[in-house]
Amino acid sequence: MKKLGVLAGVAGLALAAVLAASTGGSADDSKLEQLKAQGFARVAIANEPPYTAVAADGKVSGAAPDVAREIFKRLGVGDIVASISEYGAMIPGLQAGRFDVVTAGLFMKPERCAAVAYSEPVLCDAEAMLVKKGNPKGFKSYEDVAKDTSATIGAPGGGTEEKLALNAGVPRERVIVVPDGQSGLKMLQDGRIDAYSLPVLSINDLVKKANDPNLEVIAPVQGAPVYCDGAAFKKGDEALRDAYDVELAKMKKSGEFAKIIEPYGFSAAAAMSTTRDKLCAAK
Ligand code: 6CS
Repeated sequence: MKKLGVLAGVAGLALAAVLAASTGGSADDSKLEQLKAQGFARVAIANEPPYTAVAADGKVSGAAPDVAREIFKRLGVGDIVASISEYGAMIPGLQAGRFDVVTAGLFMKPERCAAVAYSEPVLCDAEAMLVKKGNPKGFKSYEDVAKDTSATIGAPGGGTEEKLALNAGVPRERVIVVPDGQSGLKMLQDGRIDAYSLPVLSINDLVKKANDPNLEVIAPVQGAPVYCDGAAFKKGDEALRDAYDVELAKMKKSGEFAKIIEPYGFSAAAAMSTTRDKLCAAK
């Protein structure tokens, strides 16, 4: 009898799993259960301070991972494990199951909102350009770079600044893909690019550490929007995203959200003044 009981039990579990998968709801909920059992969430980052940073000893920090680590802890997921990725590879990596979430300052834009399930806003920032002291080519906007037929601009591959430069009319061959901040800084210092574009706080962080008097920051880039990121989840993991949002909203309300991001230079008020729906609808 016992044996039969065990078999019936196993069959019952299998049936529940099939039913759960077919109804969708429980399969959704199981993503959080899976992460809790795993003990960590795999996050994609870019290593672009102050958004995301990896120290020499491998310690992950930055405003985006710090918010994510705290929220996942509240959801019962012990920690985060970060992988560095180019911005353009983050969404494909998420969709391929290489990451559980992107927490990297991946700005919300309609085309990205169509591809992932964003949380509510976390980090907002304007765009900047790093140029040689005196701004010799007089850049104020991406259009200015387009108009100067000899000018080149560096930007992250698949990143917002690359898109903004191309959309402003800078030809593909004059938009140089730059893997990371240090490379962009060096290329500008060596005169291999005429401008390097990242969000304002990222450029300011680079300049602060470069200790080079021959640099100038153009901020904000005229005509470029202020963007906000959110944690980006795979389509289908909306239940996990919603659970994330519940904790994010509590932290925004209690002031704990501001306590995490504002020492990095970000404004909690900016993130709280807008919504995912507004940012995903923005033209
Ligand atoms: O979301 C993006 O594409 C941009 N976000 C940051 C934080 N840095 C550069 C990148 O292009």
